[in-house]
Amino acid sequence: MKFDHIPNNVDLDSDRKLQKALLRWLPNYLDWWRDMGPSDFAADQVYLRTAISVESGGWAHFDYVKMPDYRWGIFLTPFEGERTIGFGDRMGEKAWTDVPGEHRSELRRIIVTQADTEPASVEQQRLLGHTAPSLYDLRNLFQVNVEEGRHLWAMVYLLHKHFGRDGREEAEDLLQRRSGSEDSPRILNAFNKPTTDWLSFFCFAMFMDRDGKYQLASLAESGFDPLARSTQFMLTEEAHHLFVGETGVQRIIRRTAELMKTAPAEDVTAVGGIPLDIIQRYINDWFSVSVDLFGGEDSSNAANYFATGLKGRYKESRSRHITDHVALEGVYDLDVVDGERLTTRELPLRRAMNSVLLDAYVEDCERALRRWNGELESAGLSDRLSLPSRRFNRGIGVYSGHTFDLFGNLISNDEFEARRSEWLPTEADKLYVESLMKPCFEMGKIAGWIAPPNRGINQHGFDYEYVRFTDDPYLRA
Ligand code: BYC
Ligand code: FE
Ligand code: FE
Repeated sequence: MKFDHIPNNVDLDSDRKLQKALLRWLPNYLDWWRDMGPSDFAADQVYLRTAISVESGGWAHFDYVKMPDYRWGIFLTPFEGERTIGFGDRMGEKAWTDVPGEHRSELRRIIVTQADTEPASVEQQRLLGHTAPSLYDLRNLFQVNVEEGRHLWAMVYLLHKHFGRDGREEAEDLLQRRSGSEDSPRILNAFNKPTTDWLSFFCFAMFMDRDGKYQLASLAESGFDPLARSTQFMLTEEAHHLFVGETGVQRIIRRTAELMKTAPAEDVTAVGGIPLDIIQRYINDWFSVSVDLFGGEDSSNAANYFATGLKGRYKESRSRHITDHVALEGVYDLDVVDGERLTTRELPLRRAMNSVLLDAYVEDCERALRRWNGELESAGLSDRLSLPSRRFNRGIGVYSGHTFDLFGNLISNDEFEARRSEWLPTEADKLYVESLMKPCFEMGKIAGWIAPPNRGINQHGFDYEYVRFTDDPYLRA
């Protein structure tokens, strides 16, 4: 294999040791992609964007490619001048270009946790191609999949380059764990959740990839310079994943609103649409599992990552609103359960860093909800969708082990169970949504439960041939 086939700006050509490590890993990666990547479609030409350089425009090169031939590249965003650590106890010191020995195990853990989500998401989405509502959506799914594959590469590069033998072992283990597996599941809970229909997929890209955005942005502040620069580059790709999720749900809402006007008694299930109450339950479910991905609201890990300069806040160095980068003085008011009621407790700010990041995330989700509700409003409907309280349905952090309603009021476990089917997707909801999942692969056509997008990809229309299927039956099989 020639190294000019791996687009990179990390001078791969001159690093023999790294080449050797990557060459050992590559065939295992390709085996994993074959077994756990998009099922079928390997022989088809997909209109994909490939990152070929970090220059402006270099990350947006479009062409037809077969997915197994995608050029998974390794890029670090170049920074001007010398970087310093931007926060925590060592603020102002030179940023690390190599792993600092005293923080090695924490850094490895952060990188492995980030890395593990990337192949996990590809595994979760592996069957969705078979039921894509249009060629446009099929292409977007595959774009997300190959880029999550590249994100794994980005993290494996760091493990191989900076962590020696245990880095190589971690890189192998990333290809061994499996989403949803009993014996060796993916690390974070939500990455083991089945994502088998397109409403789930769009919610996934909306809510879980958005956690990715906030985690990557806080790692882009890291004092470990190679991590900061890799995650900064990953964010350029993340924007498209969020777009796919947010507009995907929005297009379903638009279609539902249209159908509500013609359906008898506004019952869109009579005409193959997805009712708003089902959409609301999916939002409740995916939002709450995504909130868990921020970790505990009160976290000594988070305090430690901040103190040591490994993980900052969202826009730590880029926001005018953050002026105190040491954060030893501030406090954070956290609502906690005290017996039968909620009370507010003051947390030292550093211990609340997961909560601070979550605040930014929730605000961003609220913005998307306003857009979605705009669809209902312009259709003249009075119904509205909403985000549940961040306390609702939690499995991690200070609210786990307690039960709350959608507004965040503490309720009994019995009451929660009695109302579960009102708040979270039921078996019947899932079966109904699954029943709508039929592929629509005709150019310019779309399934009946979703509206077409306002525009296509890279200046093309919706009716563009985003995927060219091979007609060779031997290759198809
Ligand atoms: N599931 O101190 P705590 C993405 C564990 S998504 C299972 O409260 P901490 C993407 C935790 O490990 C972004 N376990 O939290 C999206 C700890 O275990 P120990 C991924 C969990 O450590 C879509 C204990 O509970 N990137 O890129 O501050 C498609 C107490 O933890 C969970 C990252 O996550 C959970 N949800 O925060 C593709 C960035 N939460 O120590 C890709 C790197 C916590 O008791 N990761 N635990 O054994 C981190 O910064 C942190 O690990 C977390 C957790 C924010 C995840
Ligand atoms: Fe990713
Ligand atoms: Fe993503």
